[in-house]
Amino acid sequence: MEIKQRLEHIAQTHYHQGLSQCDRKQVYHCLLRLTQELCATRPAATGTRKLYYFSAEFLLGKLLANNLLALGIYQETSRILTEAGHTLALVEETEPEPSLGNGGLGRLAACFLDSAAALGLPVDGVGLLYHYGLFQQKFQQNKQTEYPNPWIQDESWLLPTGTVFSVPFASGQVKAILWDVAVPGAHSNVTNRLHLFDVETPAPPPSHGIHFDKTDLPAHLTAFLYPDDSDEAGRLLRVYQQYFMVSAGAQLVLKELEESGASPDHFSNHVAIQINDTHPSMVIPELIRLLTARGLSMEQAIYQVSRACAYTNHTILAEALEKWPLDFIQRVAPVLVPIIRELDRRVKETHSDPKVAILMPAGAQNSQELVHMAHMDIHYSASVNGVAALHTEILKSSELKPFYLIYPDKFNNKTNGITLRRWLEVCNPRLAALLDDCLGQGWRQDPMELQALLRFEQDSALLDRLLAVKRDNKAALSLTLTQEQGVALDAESVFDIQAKRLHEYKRQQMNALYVIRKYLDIKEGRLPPQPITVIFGGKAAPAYRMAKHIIHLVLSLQQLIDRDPQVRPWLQVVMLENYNVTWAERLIPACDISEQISLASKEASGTGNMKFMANGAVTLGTLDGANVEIAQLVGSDNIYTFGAASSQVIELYGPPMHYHPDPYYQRPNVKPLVDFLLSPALSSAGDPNALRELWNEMTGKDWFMALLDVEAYIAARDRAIDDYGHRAAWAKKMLVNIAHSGYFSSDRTVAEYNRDIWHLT
Ligand code: 26V
Repeated sequence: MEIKQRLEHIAQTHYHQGLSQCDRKQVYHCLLRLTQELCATRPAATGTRKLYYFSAEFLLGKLLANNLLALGIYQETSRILTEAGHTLALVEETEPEPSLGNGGLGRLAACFLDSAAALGLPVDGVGLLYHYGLFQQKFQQNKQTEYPNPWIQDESWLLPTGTVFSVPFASGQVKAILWDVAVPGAHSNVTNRLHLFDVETPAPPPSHGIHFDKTDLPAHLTAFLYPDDSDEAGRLLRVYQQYFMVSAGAQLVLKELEESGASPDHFSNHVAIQINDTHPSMVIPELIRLLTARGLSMEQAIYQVSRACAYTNHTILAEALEKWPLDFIQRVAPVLVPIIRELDRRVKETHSDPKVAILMPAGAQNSQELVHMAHMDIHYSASVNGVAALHTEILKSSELKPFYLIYPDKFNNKTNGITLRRWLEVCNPRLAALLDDCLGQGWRQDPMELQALLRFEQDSALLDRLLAVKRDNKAALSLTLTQEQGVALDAESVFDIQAKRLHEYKRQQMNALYVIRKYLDIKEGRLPPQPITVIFGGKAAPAYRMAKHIIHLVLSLQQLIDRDPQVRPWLQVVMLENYNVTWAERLIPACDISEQISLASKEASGTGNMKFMANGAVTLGTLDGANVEIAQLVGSDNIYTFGAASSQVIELYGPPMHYHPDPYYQRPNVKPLVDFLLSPALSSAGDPNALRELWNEMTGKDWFMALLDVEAYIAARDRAIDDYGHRAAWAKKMLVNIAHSGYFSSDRTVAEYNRDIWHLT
């Protein structure tokens, strides 16, 4: 049946009326059903091995548009809806966004699933079904407050499977209910799956924000992603979640293996497992446990699991490298303790260096025996990878150097990527159409073809069209922001955007210091070459005090400037509420200057940087993570880099620590900016105590060295804003960035994982 007939049929069956009589929500549900039906008719990808991508996060974003595109019916559906008096974009607005991720790590997992399906590779995701997601961010009195995000509706992308496993916690068996989300591949005819586990009777949403009794398990096990871990109950809950995910996931892997007729003896010939950061690390001892229960010796089980597993490291931040007290694992999953001890014993038998041990004895540093999750992954995996060239080099030469000396062949780099289907084709139809006009449609399947755009570098008509697309996208963002948050933007101003998790290492506070610089300049009569709009988006972890203070600083600046008729025509600050994938899809196409200003060495890769680039923004960044590779590709005329090099930063950290902010704070161009936090003007909008605490941190510690780089940052940003005024030259920079973005397609990244690590087909 044709798409149109099928949609009319679904509308008649469920709503007893034609598509044109349905309201938007009903149209959405018709499309949801049709998409599910079409996905179900496609086979799963097959190969010699199957890869299971284990991840605590899958930051999927809305699925309708992406799935229609993958099924090849986006244009047709859009036309059918128009004929029925509807608009696909408005119908899409009724779709709730799944809340199963936090930031880059989770979005990367979602891009990888999309790419693996597009490449026809047998790759399924394994994760948890969080009912209230990360959290919903609201601003009250210029501060972040958190609420549950109950995103799951009766009719959704979640497919019941009828599959149930039993997870052996210390406290008793808990059932894990399996739900699937279909992942249709573009340019392939397959549908892969994301497997999400849930408890049998999930708790209703808490009545007071995101606070609930963390000891009341199992009902709360799948309530939130990253429940507050500032107390012991919160940390234990995370271990419960992790073991629930990996135990159910490992049982699913073995069930599918056995159903395929293969023997567990040859586990690694058929199965590959990617461990996305350390949250799923317990899958290693759990699989060893399950294989020995099926008759393999400990020796064989360790061999099979180590050949199947591969570990990706996503950060060098010490506080994010998980080390759980062995006692926690004893209290949650005692069945794993003897296996972890055995794994550690074998390591210690061959390696005397205590730095590579899995179990760290209680001692001066820690009061309890700790399990170093990453160490277990590295010893018992076939591959260890970083996520950008610089990051992998830092892992090899400093963070994980003792391991690199033992296992040089395990280490490899896989520079991250993004799916350009979501991050260009779907989110920026104006640019996609322009690219089709210039290049034909081949770039949609092979993004390296975007390089052909370089032939148009001198084509002033094309450059004008590029500028017009950007301007239209800026106007569209302004309209949406007005409708949804009551904030209008000046589409003629330069849009300078920093959208990412709030963290001191990402240095949103340094961006705020630039805003203060401009505010003071304008007050003193020094006007910028054109009006500037500075947009922030990002959530702070609920227990992360300084990150919340930085949000407060930005919101206070926003209010101060909004109320100042002298400044406001030249400078606008917007801290967007509840930044998520949907907002990212609106912000990124509208961006002129992409802020990627982490302290060099700290941002493993970044993936927002790639999305902004592909949409014609010019990067203002440090030589950190994948910014380094962006700079190499586009050349120094088409990116603004500044700041200390990663090697200098690593030197400064010592030990001993060589950095103190004071000499930088004392500089005449820096002190007034930082001291503005204590000014009566800002205090009139903000909470003086919070601002004082942030000032203390910035002047007394500044762990991520914002004051070291701030002067170079201001100079580079001023230069970028000056250059923005030279429209033709700026349009060329945009063009060069788009032309080189094909390298950052996650299709390329996933193909490299398959070639070097997974060997699926
Ligand atoms: C997690 C946590 C949790 C506890 C508090 C502090 C903290 C700090 C950082 C993290 C990040 C964990 C891993 C992560 O999300 N890494 C991101 O992975 C992206 C995909 O590879 C990469 O592009 C980002 O640079 C990297 O930060």
